[in-house]
Amino acid sequence: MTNDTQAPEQTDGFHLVIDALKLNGIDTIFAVPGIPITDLTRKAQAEGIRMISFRHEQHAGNAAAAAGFLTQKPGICLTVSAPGFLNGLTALANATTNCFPMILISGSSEREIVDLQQGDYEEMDQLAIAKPLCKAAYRVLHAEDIGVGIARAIRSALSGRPGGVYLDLPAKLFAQSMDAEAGKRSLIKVVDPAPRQLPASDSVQRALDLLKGAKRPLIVLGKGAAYAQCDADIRALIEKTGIPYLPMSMAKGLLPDTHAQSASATRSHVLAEADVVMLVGARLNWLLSHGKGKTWGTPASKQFIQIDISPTEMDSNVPIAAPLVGDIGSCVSALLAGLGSSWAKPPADWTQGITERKEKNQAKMAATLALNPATMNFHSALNVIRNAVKARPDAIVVNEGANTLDFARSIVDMYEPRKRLDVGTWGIMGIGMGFAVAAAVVTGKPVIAIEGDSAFGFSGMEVETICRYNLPVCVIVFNNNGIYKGTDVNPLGGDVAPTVFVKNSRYEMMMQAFGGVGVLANTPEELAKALDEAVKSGKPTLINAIIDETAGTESGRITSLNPQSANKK
Ligand code: ADP
Ligand code: TZD
Ligand code: MG
Repeated sequence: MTNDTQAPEQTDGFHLVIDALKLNGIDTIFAVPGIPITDLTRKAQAEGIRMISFRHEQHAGNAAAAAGFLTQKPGICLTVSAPGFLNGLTALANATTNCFPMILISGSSEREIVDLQQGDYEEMDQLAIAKPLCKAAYRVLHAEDIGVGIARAIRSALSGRPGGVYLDLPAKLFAQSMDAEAGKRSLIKVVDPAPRQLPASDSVQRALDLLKGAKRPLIVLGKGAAYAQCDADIRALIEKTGIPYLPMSMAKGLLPDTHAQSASATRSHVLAEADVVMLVGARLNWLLSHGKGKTWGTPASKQFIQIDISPTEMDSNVPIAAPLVGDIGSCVSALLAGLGSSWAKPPADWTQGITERKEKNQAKMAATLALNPATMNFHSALNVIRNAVKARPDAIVVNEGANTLDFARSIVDMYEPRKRLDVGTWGIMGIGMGFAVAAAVVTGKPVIAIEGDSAFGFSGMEVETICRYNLPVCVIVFNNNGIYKGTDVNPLGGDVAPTVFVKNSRYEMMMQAFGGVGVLANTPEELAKALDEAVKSGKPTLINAIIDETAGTESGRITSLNPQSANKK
């Protein structure tokens, strides 16, 4: 029954936040509940948003970042004020550094009290702290501005170079009520949140001219190319030009690593010898030795073409002869259109030389992988995973550690785009379980997390989360009793050395504690059997793979970055 005197229907801050997210296609939130967002998590779940509740905000944040990378929708992490916010902040900063779109939404305390520093519950000026660590930061004070706040956050995360955005929602906002109709009208569905950015035609021509004149061209694919989701065009560009390519870690699988034009197995040769290098969504940062030095051969021996959406990335380390600013999809299709029908493949002495070196190195690696040492080492264990991924190319590999990371990156071939998630631009430990949860949740595919025993420790408690949501995640802990190795000794006796853990730890029991499957694997056969069962069953599994504690090297492959004392003693 209705009548004219009935009060108009009301909505409130809680519902407006949920409605604004849903309106923009957000279907999942990664969170840790508590004041003032507990009811937001409950209500969001009740409204059909998938709520994935974590044990620590950093992992919820990492999950949001990985979800953003995989889906091109901003991953949402929801936390409480001050400490919860700070716990999520590392993930927000890491997402920004890696150009992954995510939004950290944190509840916050009363502005009046925070600003006068009167000691509120979980008092902190969160907006000011977040600002320098992300792409954009916003605060919403009034319910009628929630729509705008969320629209701005989504657009900031996705447009141009993707990144992390902070959205501050003070406790008082949630309870504010307003007319439901007016509330609905205040929401914004973001249209075209990541507009295409077409490259200028003269810059396309400049790049093509340079590429055409190259004697020893090389294409480097970075994770920006993986993020861009224009896989078929990237493959066409590589195959039509015949140019050898190198995938950066998270670009592996954009073309299958077994592709004839992949130069991964002879990386140092091609980087040193190429004369024209085209970077596609890859920065010339430390991971590419800043484009100079010994890695890049004779000084000034190469010219760079760089495709990137961020104009200021150009010349950040070395001169870029042909900057191609735009979104990768538009840039690659413009290049394809400009190739014409008579594009000459690179000189045969360049490509054949690469193939020969590659085959030699691959034969050497095959021999090493075939060895079956009495104690499992990185190679014999990773050979098992290499075969498992070959059999299940749709599985997502998450990877962190030092030796465990470096060896896995080169040994485990990837066959499909966006199937490898790892420590990224910072080389950060702790992404493991957050990334694994997100990968399983947003794709439904099996996840294989290859984890150094130290790396695993940063997010290990989230195995409970994996069990709680019954996710198809198989964690393989490479247990070498420590960071890099398990063999360091304290010269003074007493405490163990700082890099060494409890020997023979039973990591598999952590998964058993929450109802998952835990397996101790001492041999490649045991590892293969357990991994096969895990992938087939989809049950949460942790395999404790015992690795020779002497097998690793200090800092894995980046030993040179580790400062050494000039004083030999
Ligand atoms: P990697 O670590 O794999 O070398 P980086 O993270 O260094 O990759 O580089 C990724 C680059 O990709 C960034 O400079 C970013 O601006 C760029 N990028 C991300 N998405 C796009 C896109 N859709 N179009 C163009 N460039 C992009
Ligand atoms: N803390 C954070 C957040 N990130 C880091 N990268 C480090 C510390 C330093 N660090 C590395 O760079 S690798 C690593 C640490 C602690 C762990 C290496 O040990 P592991 O791998 O057991 O994971 P391996 O296989 O034993 O080398
Ligand atoms: Mg280790």
